[in-house]
Amino acid sequence: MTPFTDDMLPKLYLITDRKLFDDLKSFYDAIERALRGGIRLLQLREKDLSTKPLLNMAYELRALTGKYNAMFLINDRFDLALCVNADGVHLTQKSIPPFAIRQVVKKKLLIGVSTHSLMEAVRAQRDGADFLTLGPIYPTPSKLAYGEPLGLTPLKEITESISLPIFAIGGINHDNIKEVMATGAHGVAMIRGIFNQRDIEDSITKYLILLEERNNDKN
Ligand code: 3NM
Repeated sequence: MTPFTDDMLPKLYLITDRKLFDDLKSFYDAIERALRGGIRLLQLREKDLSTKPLLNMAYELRALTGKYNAMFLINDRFDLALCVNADGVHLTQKSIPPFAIRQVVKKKLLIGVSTHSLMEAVRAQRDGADFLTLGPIYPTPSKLAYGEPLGLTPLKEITESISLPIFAIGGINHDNIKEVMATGAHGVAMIRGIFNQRDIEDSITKYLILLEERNNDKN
């Protein structure tokens, strides 16, 4: 396997939430539209599903992401990630820590970790994560579960003191993506900023243009 480098990691990271849709067909349709629009990094995150339905969904999404040459990660469950030949696992603060998973999967899976403070980010880096998410940056409907929004200043400080790629998460949309990327974050992760858009493909085109402009500003 080719060693993982930061530039192999896309900058726009889409996370699933099937509850935003009336039925599974609309959910899969929305994901396919996102892939058509240019999403190349997708996380299956359906925390309330039990193992077998989750495995079935993981097979579906592995097939779909494969069709578009997109990376596919599964929240928390490295066992399922191995079963469906996913590209990685995305861990929470309650998950089995990265060093323990690494012993089993070696370099076969990318390991992302959700963090919410400098302390958690430092620990995830020390424990062998490949990349982090940090949030919530702005208020989000899921806010209660993640605590008060951090805002941009901690994002900038943590990005500067951690060498791993960091995706900002929580309430990110077209209006704030530029100020978020100006902190030096590697990229942005989102649910509603993509799935709640009327035209998902078009919204992704716009995000990718804004991310590209940011890249050009830096060079
Ligand atoms: N993790 P939206 S915030 C899944 O702070 C998740 O770790 C967060 O949804 C964290 O893009 C969040 O719709 C929800 O705000 C992101």
